[in-house]
Amino acid sequence: MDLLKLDEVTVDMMYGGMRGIKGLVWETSVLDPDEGIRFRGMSIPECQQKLPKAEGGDEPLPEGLFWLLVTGDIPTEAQVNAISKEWARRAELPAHVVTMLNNMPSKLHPMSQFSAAVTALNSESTFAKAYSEGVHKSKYWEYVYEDSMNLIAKLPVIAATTYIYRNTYRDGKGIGAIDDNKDWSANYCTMLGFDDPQFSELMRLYLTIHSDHEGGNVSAHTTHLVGSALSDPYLSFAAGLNGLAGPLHGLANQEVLIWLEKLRKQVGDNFTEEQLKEFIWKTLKSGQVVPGYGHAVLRKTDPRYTCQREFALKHLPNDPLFKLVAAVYKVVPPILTELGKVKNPWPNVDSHSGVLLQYYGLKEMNYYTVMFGVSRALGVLAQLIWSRALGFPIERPKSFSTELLMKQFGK
Ligand code: CMX
Repeated sequence: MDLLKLDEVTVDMMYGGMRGIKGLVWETSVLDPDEGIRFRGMSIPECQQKLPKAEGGDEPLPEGLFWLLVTGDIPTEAQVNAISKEWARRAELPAHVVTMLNNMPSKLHPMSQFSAAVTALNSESTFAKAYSEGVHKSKYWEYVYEDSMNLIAKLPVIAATTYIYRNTYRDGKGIGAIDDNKDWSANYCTMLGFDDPQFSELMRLYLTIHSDHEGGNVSAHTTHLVGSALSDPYLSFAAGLNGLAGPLHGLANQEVLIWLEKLRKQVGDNFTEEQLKEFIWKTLKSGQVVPGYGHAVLRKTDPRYTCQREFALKHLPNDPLFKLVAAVYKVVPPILTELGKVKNPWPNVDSHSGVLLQYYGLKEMNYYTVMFGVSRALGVLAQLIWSRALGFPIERPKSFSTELLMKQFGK
């Protein structure tokens, strides 16, 4: 067979975080540097237009996005409703995970609680059981599908109900129950203790847009890599969550809010552009990044930022924190450009999500990355099903030592 050559690898790329190396197959989404993400070829505005919505709602149901990611087809309303019901039916947690969550110290970061609980759920893995019983490899994907459906169904329960959110922030009080007649996002909101229908709409948008961002980002790549060792979907996704918990990746949405609060404390609500610039330069001069700006692949404003901005313009145009976010959007890109080294001075998804959650009363910013994680499951598990269906082998790229590179290329 002819070798179909796609890329050349330079030493620079090896030391530069493998940026730009084309080395992964990812079926569910592709990221264009200028245009942003497309899920199975569909942009975010197209998903907002074409995927089924909740009754009376404007935003797509994440159930429909999952269907699209797994099958490549746009589902009907009936198909999406069937997924909502299926996830409600599968939502119950095993007793040992409940006990474990109830015994977690409330000081433990919510992301650590989340990933530990997902790891412990692997007691329920149908894939691990089938593998130990010698199932044929052509059948792997069927069990990965089964585990993925169960895991996605249980994630909001782990993240919300009695457990992480309410244990950490509400003394474990106010347990909401799963309602078979509600969609996945609405159930999640109820379990968090929110009953504003507009907040459910926000969550439908939030859980759709954070789901997938092609294969090379830390959470997606980690899930994929660990899955390639035939670790079950629970273990694979928990590994991905640990990557999402890093401040340069998913934790940035928490970092943005902390940064914005400091900024607001310093400049108040009647700020000038000069005051914003001064604060941004102070951040940069103290050796920190401006959280929520920049991206390894994107070279324009993230469409996930844009659609959240549009949501804010529609529902909370006069909110002071939104006004601050909008003002920062004008001031940060020219400053990052002036630095001369930042490849993308534009905002990413994490720059906008916190302000919306704050507006609806979900104030606990340490929790924000958990919501990102609930959504990310849709993308990385849809891909995991395909990775096993396509029989992808264990991942094992070649590494070099600096000594070996020096020998090969000299100084
Ligand atoms: N503020 C200040 N400096 C920044 C910057 C920012 N927002 N973004 C990039 N830079 C700096 C880098 O730190 C790097 O500096 P050094 O050469 O001194 O190390 C230089 O610019 C070049 O980096 P880059 O090639 O433009 O960006 P990378 O691909 O290396 O990194 C990212 C991408 C996202 C980690 C980086 O832009 C960043 O740290 N942003 C802030 C954190 C953030 O918002 N992360 C969330 C990303 C989205 C997500 O995964 O959820």
